[in-house]
Amino acid sequence: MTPLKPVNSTDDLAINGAQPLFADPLHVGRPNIGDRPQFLRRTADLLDRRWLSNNGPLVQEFEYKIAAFLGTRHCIAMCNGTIALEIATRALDLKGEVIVPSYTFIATAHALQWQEITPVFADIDPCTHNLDPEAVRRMITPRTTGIIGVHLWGRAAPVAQLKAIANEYGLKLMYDASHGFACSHGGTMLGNFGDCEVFSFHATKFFNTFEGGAVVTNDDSLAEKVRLMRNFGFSGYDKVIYPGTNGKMTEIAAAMGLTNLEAIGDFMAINRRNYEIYREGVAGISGLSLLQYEQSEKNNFQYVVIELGPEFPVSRDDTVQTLHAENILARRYFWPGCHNMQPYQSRYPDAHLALDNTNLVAERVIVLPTGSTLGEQEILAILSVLRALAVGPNGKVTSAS
Ligand code: T4K
Repeated sequence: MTPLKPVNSTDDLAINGAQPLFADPLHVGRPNIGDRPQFLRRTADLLDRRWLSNNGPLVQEFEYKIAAFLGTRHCIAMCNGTIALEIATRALDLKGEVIVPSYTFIATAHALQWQEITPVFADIDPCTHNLDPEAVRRMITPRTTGIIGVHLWGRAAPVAQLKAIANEYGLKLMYDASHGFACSHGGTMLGNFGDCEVFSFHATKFFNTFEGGAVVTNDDSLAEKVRLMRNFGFSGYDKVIYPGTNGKMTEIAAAMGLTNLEAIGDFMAINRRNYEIYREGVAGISGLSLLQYEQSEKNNFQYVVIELGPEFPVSRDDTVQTLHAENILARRYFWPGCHNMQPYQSRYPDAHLALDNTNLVAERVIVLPTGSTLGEQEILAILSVLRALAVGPNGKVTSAS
């Protein structure tokens, strides 16, 4: 690899006319891809079989292996996480109002709105970025039927407190575990909490099936309902016993999933190595903090999330712009919060009044690239840009190369 330019001060930055650090963009969410010959072998097999979808052998194997990996009784594979969320909320018979965080990807809210269920946004804990149980309590009305917690960044939502609230008010409880594949809480894999949990296996996720998702649950009758709904409600060749949709995962997606599942230890080790380099680097930069993971739990370390404190001399958006100029495509996930997107902003213009922490966190977070396409040299270079911004125009910072 060609040596990267040293960034010794802000004079060396692309926003000030220097060459960008990287010739090609570094993305947040570059897909992790397992053993290519294995994937191609599975692809050749499925083509030979001419069985491409509709609960084929690879999907069945995939479901069996995912359930075994998570320790859940059931895994129902889906075409994507959004449809999986929609089917899960239907199977749980959610209606009226459902409490969700606003600080999440828009699909968590849209999956409800799409079914004319009102997402009611509750505030988050500014330290964990997950739902604040007391804020959830404040949003409960006679129309509330459920809660969807999100395990943001792969760190568990407050599952014990949310369970207590759901029990107290007779609410359904499910989780959007899109970020949480291969993560645990209290030694139990995410996927085992609430009435059911939903994963996204989108290309940008830690574990991907190109596009894909799953509903996982330990409830046999719920699993049966979800399976029917995934396949138009068919219970036999000519027999439909339920309203359903098409949420099926394809065989090629399952082939990718099975291949990536075999490489999951490698993906995790790479992400962890990257995270540790970031951790050491960020520790020396005043005004920045890095989201911490509980070391006693399993983590996928997929999200390198930094927060800019008020003492950082450059605004969050100018920092992102500076990184982009270097071809480091950092993201402002999940700015500006679902409540500031449509149709929610128009329908619930006062929602922000109850979302102080959401607004605060959404304004100071940056997600940095990681994954199997990044090495130490690239990460040190990214850190050198952040350090240059922290030090200011005349300061000297450590060279990246
Ligand atoms: N709930 C939560 C909490 C979620 O985070 C998501 C998905 C869902 C539910 C819904 O699950 P799905 O229905 O998607 O299965 C991306 C993803 O499209 C979305 O799946 C994901 N969350 C979200 C956090 O990120 P964008 O708009 O940021 O995607 P985009 O196109 O900007 O891609 C991100 C970066 O990844 C880009 O810099 C390019 C790079 N990339 C992307 C793809 C698709 C690649 O390098 N290769 C690729 O194949 O939404």
